[in-house]
Amino acid sequence: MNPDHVPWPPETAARYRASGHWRGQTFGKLLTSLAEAYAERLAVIGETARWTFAELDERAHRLAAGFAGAGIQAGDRVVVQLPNVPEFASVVFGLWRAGALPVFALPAHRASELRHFAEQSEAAAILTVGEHERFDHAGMARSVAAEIPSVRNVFVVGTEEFAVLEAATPRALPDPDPAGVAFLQLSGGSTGLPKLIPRTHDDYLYSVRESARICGLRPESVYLAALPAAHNFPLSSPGLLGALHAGAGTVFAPRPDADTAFRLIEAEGVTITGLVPPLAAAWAQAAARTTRDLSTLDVLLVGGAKCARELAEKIGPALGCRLQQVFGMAEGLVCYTRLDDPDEYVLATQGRPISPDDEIRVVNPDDPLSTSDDVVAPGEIGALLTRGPYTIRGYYRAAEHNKTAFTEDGFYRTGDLVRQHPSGHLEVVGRAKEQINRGGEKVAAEEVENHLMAHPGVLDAAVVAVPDPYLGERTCAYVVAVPDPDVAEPAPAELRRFVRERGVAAFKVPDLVQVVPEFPVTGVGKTSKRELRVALAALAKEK
Ligand code: J2J
Repeated sequence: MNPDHVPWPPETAARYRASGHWRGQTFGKLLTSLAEAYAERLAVIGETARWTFAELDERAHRLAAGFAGAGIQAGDRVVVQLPNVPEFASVVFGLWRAGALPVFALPAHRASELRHFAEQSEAAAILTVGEHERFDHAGMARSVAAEIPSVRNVFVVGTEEFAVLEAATPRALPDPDPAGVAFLQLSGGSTGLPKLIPRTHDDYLYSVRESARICGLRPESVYLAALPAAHNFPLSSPGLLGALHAGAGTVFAPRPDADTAFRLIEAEGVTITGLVPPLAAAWAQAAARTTRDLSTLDVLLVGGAKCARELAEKIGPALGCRLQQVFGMAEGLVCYTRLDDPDEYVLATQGRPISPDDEIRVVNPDDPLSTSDDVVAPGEIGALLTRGPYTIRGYYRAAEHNKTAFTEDGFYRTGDLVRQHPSGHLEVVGRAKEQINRGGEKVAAEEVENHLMAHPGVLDAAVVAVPDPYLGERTCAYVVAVPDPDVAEPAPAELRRFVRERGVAAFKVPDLVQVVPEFPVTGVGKTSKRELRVALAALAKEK
């Protein structure tokens, strides 16, 4: 067993196997069986390519051999940063068949994040595209590779060198251990830098299989990957992998805007897709004046951030489809409203867990270290703890952080405030973690504060959420300048530029910056950052 992975206790793992949740199948073997069952059906559809299951299977075999020939070994980590292109599927299955572990970066990530992922995972390679949305991804990957000693290769989709890998002669490669780590997902994070999330073949395939069933996917379904495909939501809820599992095709949308998506829905007969609330709102508005035929669209999943009731009520009528709310996390637990749930649940809750073996505890929200015994009265608001057959027991190489991110008995502290209804449905009512949810994009307060504090004119910084009518929340950075008359007080625009130029995803650059003479004193003795953020968030809301 990989020492970087905190395994489930053996008796728990045995129980998950006995219940048929974990089936000892790998992603590579899954694709082989899908290619047998659905050979000539379309699996992936992009702007420039359409591949059947048989073609995807062959491409993945060739790429696996190509990666192995290029020195990628079983167990190697490979940072994958790809936009929504069909190669996302062939590359990821190719790496799986080579026994390698994709580390899923998002297209929005920039050098500081890529460096962190490569360093933390000791990646052997970075795989990316050339230019995308007027940004030189290949150049960034090469400069990161030059700094991180473990990175031996940069693979760039679309180049001649990559075409050589794609044309390699398939060969038999050993199938990895299904109980071993298949890939590393990224946490939304609440501390300094995003943590890596180790997911196994066994656990992830269980969530994929059940997600496909709960979302009603059939071979005739067509899934639209509108959000960036590497994110856990479009990857597995039910996403690309759920669609493949059901024998259904996935259309890769290059962008998630309504114009692009509506064109693809009409052209490809899309039946199901998933969106974050601000995009769902934009689509609902755009639907009123579109000339596109959206009649094939049957289900719209909305999640990643709270879908307000007002928006939930608009979606069905505006888009002529059913709303399915989803509350998930890359660490594991995923909740869905069911397609046959009464309207009230669909409109007012974020769904119930996938599995009867997902354990839910709603505990005292006032103590960040509440244990699984500190449960609140039924129906009361509390902090959500969870444990189950597809929720991790620890982040990758993060022993110290794991001590507080998980309870002693292995529950993950989600940092979400919820209320559980008698039916088991959860309503997400807030958050206890130091994170800003910017329309589904997660920003760790401390990560941005650390970037700001690297500025020579900044003494201290605290980043909090401010309400926003479109995104739900935006980031506001409160900054105290160094009290030195010789150092000019930094202007907000200068600080935003400074953070951007340190190489971070654009969604992490503070939306607002307020330079203040000092921070409010928040209690007796030493002010904790946590208390300070609470005080500033309250101040920001009043404005
Ligand atoms: C409120 N908050 C939500 C919701 C996620 C499916 C869907 C989303 C994610 C995801 C995912 C929410 N209402 N409906 O992985 O498979 C917030 C919570 C949660 C955090 C996880 C999936 N849906 N959230 O968003 O790892 O705070 O996963 O803990 O990016 O998003 O973020 P992430």
